[in-house]
Amino acid sequence: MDFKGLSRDKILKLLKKVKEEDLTYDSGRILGSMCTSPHPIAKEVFCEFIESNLGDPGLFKGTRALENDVIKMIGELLGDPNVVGHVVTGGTEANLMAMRAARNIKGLVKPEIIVPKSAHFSFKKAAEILRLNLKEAALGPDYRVDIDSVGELLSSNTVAIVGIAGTTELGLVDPIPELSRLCEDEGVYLHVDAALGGFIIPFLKEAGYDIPDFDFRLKGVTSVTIDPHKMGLAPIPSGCIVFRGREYLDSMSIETPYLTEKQQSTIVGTRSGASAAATWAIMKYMGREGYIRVVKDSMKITHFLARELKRCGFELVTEPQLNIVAFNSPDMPPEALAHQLGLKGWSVSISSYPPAVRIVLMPHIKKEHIEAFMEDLTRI
Ligand code: 0PR
Repeated sequence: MDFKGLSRDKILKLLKKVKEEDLTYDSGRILGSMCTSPHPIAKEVFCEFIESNLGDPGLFKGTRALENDVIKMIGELLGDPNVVGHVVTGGTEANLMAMRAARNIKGLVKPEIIVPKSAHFSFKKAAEILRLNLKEAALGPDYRVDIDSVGELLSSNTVAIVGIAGTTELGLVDPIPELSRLCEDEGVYLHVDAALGGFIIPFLKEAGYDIPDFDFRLKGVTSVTIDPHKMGLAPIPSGCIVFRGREYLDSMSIETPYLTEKQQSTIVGTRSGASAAATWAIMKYMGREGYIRVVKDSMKITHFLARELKRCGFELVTEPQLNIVAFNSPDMPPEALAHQLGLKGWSVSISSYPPAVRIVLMPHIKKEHIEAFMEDLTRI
């Protein structure tokens, strides 16, 4: 750091240059991200609450009430208004908290978790941090978790089973009702990672799509991860972890004697009140009607892309269930294709299982972007 500070103008000028190196969502070129441009009202409220710290909630009682209200709204969305939980930094922290609660509640010497092979890598982080033995359940031919494989991995050491409502790579929803039944029968904790799907599935269901329940409407579901900073249009960082009962939060509460609140269950200490406030604002602003419009639009573009790809001779890995399309070219491996697309300014990602070019149709992707993309793709 220099001894002398710079002027505001100088700093803003320097940063403007730096920002030119970043891609923007508005350009329509970011095709492989689960994040998107936050809604303007969410940005405004985020700045308004920028100094609020939910790590010491007695100082920010208003913001704390907003966090509680967000959790209640999320609970209503997921079929149980009485859930407890927190607004955290995202899906990784939410999944880590869920695995921590499952481990603490059970208190086994050699705890194990069973996650689908398609699970997000945050479960590997959680397993390492919490010293859990991670077992990967196989996927069926439809790339959803195979219930029989989960059953075979189940043991007296199992502290949690994980199901995914919107897999990271293919956007598929695991058979959560079956997992729920299994977990109810066996008395095992079921965590549903709906980081992506949580802000999509309830609205698609309300719009008439036929998707099975994935949430607290199912008796076996213990906790759910749902991320406002993905399809919820909230600014980063905003993830939510919700539990069916207070005992799960209590199982990881640590005494914080000198703070305004004497117990803390979150992993993070000082934490953003702005995230909770901005999430509250965007959920109130959109209403279910607003989100229904957003997810219907995203699904329309998703199906448009899927149709165009098939028409041009590309192979889809699977019919899209949520807003992700994964495909392959008959002529070129996905890495080479992604590289060629990159040279033309398109930022796509590649799925690992199976290898394919993966496109996430977030709300910043419009029809004209897909038309331009298809033109470049077919030329390549
Ligand atoms: N669970 C699922 C199902 C996810 O897909 C993700 C992230 C997480 C948990 C973890 O969430 P956080 O990243 O909020 O902790 N899925 C994306 C992924 O890893 C996240 C992402 C977003 C990646 C934007 C790239 C990007 O540009 O692919």
